[in-house]
Amino acid sequence: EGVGPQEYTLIKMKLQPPYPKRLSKYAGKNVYMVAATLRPETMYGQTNCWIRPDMDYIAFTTKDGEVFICTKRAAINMSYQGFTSQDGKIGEITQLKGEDLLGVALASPLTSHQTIYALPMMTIKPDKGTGVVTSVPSDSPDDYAALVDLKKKQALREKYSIEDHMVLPYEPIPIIEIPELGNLSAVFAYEKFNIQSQNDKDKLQEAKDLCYLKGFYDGVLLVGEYKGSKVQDVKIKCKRDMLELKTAASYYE
Ligand code: A2H
Repeated sequence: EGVGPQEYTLIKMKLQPPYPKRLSKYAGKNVYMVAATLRPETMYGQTNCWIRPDMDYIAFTTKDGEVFICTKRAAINMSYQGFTSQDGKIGEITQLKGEDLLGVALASPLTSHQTIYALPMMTIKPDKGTGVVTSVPSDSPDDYAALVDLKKKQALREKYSIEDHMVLPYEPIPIIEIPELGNLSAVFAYEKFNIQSQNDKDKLQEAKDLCYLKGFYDGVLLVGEYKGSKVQDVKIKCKRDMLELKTAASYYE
């Protein structure tokens, strides 16, 4: 893509016990699904985490004794960025399938929900970010489309043993006001382009193009410490605050 490395904010989504079977050996440790985002200022609007059921993930231990879940590719990148005790080494790992992680309860920074769940998204790319995506359906058309798919399709929920209470109570949260697009820009764009599912690639691209530029230049936060400020003025502060609390980290690729 671009010339230099892309800088992401790594959001630490903390697993709530009991851990799934494949992770029982980590009982008593802090375990996180780590999501790479370009939009730290939207974390107030998280409603769930996305995991791709058929993709491979790993768990590995950081130099601080925390356990991170992401793709092996991302873990190797992290090992060259000071996350592990030995440069370029990720040490002992646990192999996981996305399916092993679905329905897991998480606590994530800034969102008003005390608990959110790991849910299936089929369009996650294996070669970008961590393979874990945090979901902000108010401001991301991809996230809104995948959430609507799960809400509409009982068969899809059943296929992955997702219980209704993990999905149905969660609605997009108004967190950013954008002139002409309103306070749920992703919902506005989803309807404007008549999107039918998370697989509507071309329409979703149009929806994203509409939301992102306007969101960055004209968006105003409606919630949190920087309520009333423009997104472009506080994006970095939102990230810095989470870094200080160690609920997030910087990740490059
Ligand atoms: B963003 P870029 Cl509110 N596969 O975070 C598919 N999508 C992925 C991914 C993967 N492996 N890894 C990260 N992403 C998503 C928030 C957000 C994001 C909002 C609005 C737009 C947006 C909440 N989801 O992204 O190709 C993540 O979703 C717009 C592109 O590296 C991440 O930021 O530019 C973004 O895509 C990184 O995409």
